[in-house]
Amino acid sequence: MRCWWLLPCVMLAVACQPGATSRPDQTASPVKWQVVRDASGSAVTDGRHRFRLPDAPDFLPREEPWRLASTPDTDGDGRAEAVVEGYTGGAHCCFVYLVFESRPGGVRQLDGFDLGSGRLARAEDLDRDGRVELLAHDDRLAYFDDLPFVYSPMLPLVLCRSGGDRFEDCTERFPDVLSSELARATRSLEEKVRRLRTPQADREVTGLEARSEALTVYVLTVRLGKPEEGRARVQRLCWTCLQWLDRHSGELSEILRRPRPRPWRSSLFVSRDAG
Ligand SMILES: [Ca+2]
Ligand SMILES: [Ca+2]
Repeated sequence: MRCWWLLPCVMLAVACQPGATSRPDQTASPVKWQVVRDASGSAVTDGRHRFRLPDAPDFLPREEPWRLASTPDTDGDGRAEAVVEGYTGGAHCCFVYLVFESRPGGVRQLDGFDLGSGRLARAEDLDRDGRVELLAHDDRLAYFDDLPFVYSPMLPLVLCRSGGDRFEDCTERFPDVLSSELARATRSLEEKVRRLRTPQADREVTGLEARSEALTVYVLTVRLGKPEEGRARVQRLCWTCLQWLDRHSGELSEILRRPRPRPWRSSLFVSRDAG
């Protein structure tokens, strides 16, 4: 179980999105977000207006498809937005998010994105600029090479609201988030390698765990802009892990170029105020 999101994050003075902060609206009434369900389906409401949520065909029958995940103020205007989580069913695929804001004339959808197995963990204003960031897990390394899902790394992913109201990967603006997870993965890799040297070690399981942590260490250093330091660290701790990484360097480079988060079903995002 990864625990980077439990570690305290050092607050940075750097703004997440320069020049986009709105002034908090001190006169606005609080927004009372809810996800409600009736005979016609699910909707998100701000207490005055409703926005009908899509009934995607791959939602499991009788599953509650949508829930209110978080109500962060992502643009610093003093009014909370709604982050609604959808679960599309299945084991390792399945978490999608729609983000809404409350306007005087109704509820407006800002964005929709797919995190796959990398669920949203929490919302926090990491740099105290008044705009809350979304902290999630990046699942792009799931099933890398021969790693079963349970041993696949889940990387830190920070999402910031852009000027265009979309949510973008801004993780690299928060190097302390990456560094905290790097420190954890390094300690864990050291521990796995120590365990492999003991006669009672389950060599297959511990070997997979070691590969997973080595992969995490290397990729985090890539995101921190110091991949050579990552290679040296893995080489020092687990030479065979580095050989494994080098055998799959092409595949890894391709995976790391994939953008996060993935957009989700933009064709369904027709603004529809249910009144
Ligand atoms: Ca807001
Ligand atoms: Ca912030």
